[in-house]
Amino acid sequence: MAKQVIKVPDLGGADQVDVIEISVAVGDTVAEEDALIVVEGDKASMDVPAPVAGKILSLSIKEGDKVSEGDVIGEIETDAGAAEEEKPAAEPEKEEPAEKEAEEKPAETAEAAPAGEATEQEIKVPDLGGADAVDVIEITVAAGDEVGEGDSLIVVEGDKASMDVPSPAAGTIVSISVKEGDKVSTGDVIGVMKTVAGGAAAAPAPAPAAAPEAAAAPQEPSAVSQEPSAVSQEPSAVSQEPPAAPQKDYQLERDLTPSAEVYAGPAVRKLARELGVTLNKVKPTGPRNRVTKDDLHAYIKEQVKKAESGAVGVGGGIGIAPMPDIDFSQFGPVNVEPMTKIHKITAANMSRNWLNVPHVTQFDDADITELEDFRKSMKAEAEKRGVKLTPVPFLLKAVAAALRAEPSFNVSLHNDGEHIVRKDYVHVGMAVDTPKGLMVPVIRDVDKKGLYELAEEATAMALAARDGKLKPRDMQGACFTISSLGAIGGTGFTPIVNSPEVGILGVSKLAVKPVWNGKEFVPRQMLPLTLSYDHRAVNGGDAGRFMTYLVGVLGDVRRLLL
Ligand code: CAO
Repeated sequence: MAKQVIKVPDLGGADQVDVIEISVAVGDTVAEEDALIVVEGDKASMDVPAPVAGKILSLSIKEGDKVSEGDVIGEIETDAGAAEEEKPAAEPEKEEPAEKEAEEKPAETAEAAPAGEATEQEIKVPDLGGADAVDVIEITVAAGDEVGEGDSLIVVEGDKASMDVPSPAAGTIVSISVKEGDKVSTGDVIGVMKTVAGGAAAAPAPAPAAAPEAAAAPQEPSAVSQEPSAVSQEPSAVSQEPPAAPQKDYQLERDLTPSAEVYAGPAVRKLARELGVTLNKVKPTGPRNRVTKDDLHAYIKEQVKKAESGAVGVGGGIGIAPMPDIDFSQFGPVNVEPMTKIHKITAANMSRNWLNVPHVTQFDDADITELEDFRKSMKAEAEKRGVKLTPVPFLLKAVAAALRAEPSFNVSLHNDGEHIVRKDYVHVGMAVDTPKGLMVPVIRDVDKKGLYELAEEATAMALAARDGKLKPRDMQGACFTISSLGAIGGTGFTPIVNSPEVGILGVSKLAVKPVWNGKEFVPRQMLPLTLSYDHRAVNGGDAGRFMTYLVGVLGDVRRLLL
């Protein structure tokens, strides 16, 4: 048994590269060449492999650290003799450090030209450290693009690493002669660019990936070996999957995939880090499910659009796996129509409220036999006044009285999470079913209005909602909402709280039910009520009192006078 210090190998001259992943933990047993950490420079990412097989004794770096050649990564216990101690991780077998080679070489392609004069030059694949016939996995520029020196032109990938092939100079791309899927080797022409002589064009072609590639050489002299082997060594894990079939839960699968195992070139990884994007959330469209720069841009565009519209879509919030894309036409004929604006807003609000509000729903029946007798006795008089006296104005009045009697429901949670806003007004929202979607106009100062006035206002608001004539203010400021499906049917439903309100009453269809009066069952007209509330603001006891009060008032409307 011997203890060996593991050090960062030759990084081809690159200095202070980022540690983007620690692939092992203390106590892990590793085989020779297993990835220990993944580092990333400007142009390439690479595994730092175990120099020998053994057990990891300690790790002295963490993700986010910057390391250079010779820095200590940790210690490993091996069977080898003590002679191996201090041996740097994976002694490079390379013949010549790539960067050095590149430095010594003049620009492979720049022709001498008078300063200031535009010249065309071939762009060639730089030294790949001996690797041959590596795959072109992404073309990042097109003819006509202006590029700066060092900008990525194409991304190539070998067994263990992917790397950007950088532009040897600033200029304009005239043509690109390779395509995705081609294989290239050092010196192959990948295109032509126009540069202005006397400037950067005369600079030597950068060494391949300018950084960790030489280090990748340790096990495999190939410079193209700088990539997170988590991906390359086990391509089947993620990358070999064919593009998502219509019903595949693509996002769930990717969410389970660590970002380090997602296929992406160093430039894309760097951009993702700068923008704070988790790579496994981005839908890849590149070859072998590779995330391209365009994918990243498309993802960000989509997120910005979602954020600006306030829409939450059909999933994906707070870490919840979104619904898979389903092609319904595979099951039968379909017609895809755009949603109305109201429908979209309702969908967004419902998702927001459902996900944010811890709901509890309480059930009860109100005996409105007397209320109904009274209402029917007043119907003719109401009609003379031009109003329709349905149960709704009674419900409005009873809810207003309950909000006054049990003010625990007439509150909103302050956004700071530290305060409760208690309201000294009673405005009640009324859900209205319209052809364009659900609308909730608000009737103000319900506690101060009479039944006829409320009936008149409820009818006018429902009409305005159905005619699309409500103004934004007509739908703001409610303390509580009533959602009545009584005229439609059903024995009960659990409405969703319309936050920042903390309660909503669901009203179902009146039914005659046998009720025990102490001596016998008698037929009574029972109105099913459901009360959903935000349990952050309201406790079960408050809700019980509110509901009991409400049922009592509806059971004997004379109590409204008290
Ligand atoms: N049980 C039995 N009958 C009821 C009832 C109940 N709970 N509530 C109302 N009715 C009766 C009314 O008395 C009326 O009968 P008459 O014409 O014989 O008097 C009939 O049903 C139709 O009432 P209405 O719909 O004209 O008026 P309303 O006051 O009951 O309702 C409104 C007004 C705007 C609430 C209603 O039209 C509506 O849009 N409801 C749907 C609300 C909704 O979509 N909620 C779900 C939101 S969550 O998706």
